[in-house]
Amino acid sequence: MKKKTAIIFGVTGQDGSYLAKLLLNKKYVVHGVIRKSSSINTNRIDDIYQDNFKKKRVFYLHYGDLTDSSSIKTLIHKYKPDEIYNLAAQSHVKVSFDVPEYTADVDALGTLRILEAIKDIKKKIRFYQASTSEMFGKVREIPQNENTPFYPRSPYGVSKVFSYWMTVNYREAYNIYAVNGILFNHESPVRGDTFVTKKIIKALCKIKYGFQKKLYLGNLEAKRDWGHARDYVYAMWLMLKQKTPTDLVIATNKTYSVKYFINRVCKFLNLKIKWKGKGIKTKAIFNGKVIIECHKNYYRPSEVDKLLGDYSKAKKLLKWKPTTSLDQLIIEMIDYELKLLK
Ligand code: NAP
Ligand code: G4F
Repeated sequence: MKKKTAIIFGVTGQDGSYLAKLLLNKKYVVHGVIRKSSSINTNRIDDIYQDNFKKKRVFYLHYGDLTDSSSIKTLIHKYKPDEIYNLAAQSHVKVSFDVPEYTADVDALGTLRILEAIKDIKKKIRFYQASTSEMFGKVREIPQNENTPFYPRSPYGVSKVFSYWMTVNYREAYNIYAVNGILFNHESPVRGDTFVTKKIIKALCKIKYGFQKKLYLGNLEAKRDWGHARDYVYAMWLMLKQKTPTDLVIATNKTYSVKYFINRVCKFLNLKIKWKGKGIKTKAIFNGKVIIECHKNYYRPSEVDKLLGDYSKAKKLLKWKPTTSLDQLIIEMIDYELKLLK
């Protein structure tokens, strides 16, 4: 039987790396798209890299960029994949306030460029768009489900709303099997270093063993619905296996504050901290020294205060549910960090 072929945009990212491994295990031929960078950006996929001389090669990397429609079109038309996963993005919400135009180019127009390339090809390609709970922003209801109206709060969120609707529009206008996975925050040991979970765990592991003195953070009161990337890429794959293309929320149905997250990390690291102060004046003290402080640089011009997903529809249609608790996720991330430190 002919192997299925997939293209992953964003293969070097957290989700791209988990998804590539999942698809290779499922016997796909995987084409990953990477962008040119001045330093090596493939560390998350080095373990599955296959060079040009490998016989029966099933994992290929190609240069491409979501800001460059010619590379997108060339790759899609050359490899005519069964499935395309668009995981590529400028994915940092705070950074999107600093580079709004670039964020919109990649996260909004980038999706349109892929959809246009799919539209112009005869082969029936199934398309997954990495939509996000950030689209709910200033939430209109709690919890958020597929019918909750969007109210994005950042250039990132606004760009993702554009991509969401483009995906819906191309599905309806051109009969393309195109779906939005509305994924709530998901983390893992290979989460980018500047996202809050990884930043906290990395710093507290270093503080515990004397390699760092202090951690500066922003809003500790924000609440997020945090799951594990491994569970979430499995949901992406399932979403392209349905009879009817349907947009789905993928979440854990639980929400915790950044402060609660810190408390759990400290518990597992046996760091007995004491909290003092409120808001931007909040500090965490350990052995008489301030180890966590808030700094205005890490606050956002407009914040998303509370995200809580409701994944009932995905549970019903995909038979999907998260398999990793927040504590299990934290323990896995700490173990990874401590191994690196050693
Ligand atoms: P990530 O770790 O930041 O990975 C983003 C990927 O996109 C990287 O491979 C990056 O390449 C690539 N990329 C960035 N700009 C690009 C461009 N101009 N052209 C081509 N590729 C580009 O993000 P993630 O956490 O894996 O998330 C995957 C997707 O899901 C993103 O679209 C994100 O917005 C969305 N999402 C994430 C979450 C979450 O909690 N993780 C939740 C909902 C939705 P480099 O490695 O070269 O930077
Ligand atoms: O870890 P974060 O940067 O994730 P955020 O903004 O929720 O976005 C992530 O999840 C989205 C899904 O909802 C994705 F679409 C997006 O691509 C990304 O993966 O921040 C989480 C919370 C925020 O409320 C932030 O204000 O943590 C708060 N926070 C407090 N101090 C901080 C910090 N965030 C970061 N990155 N750094 C801090 O020092």
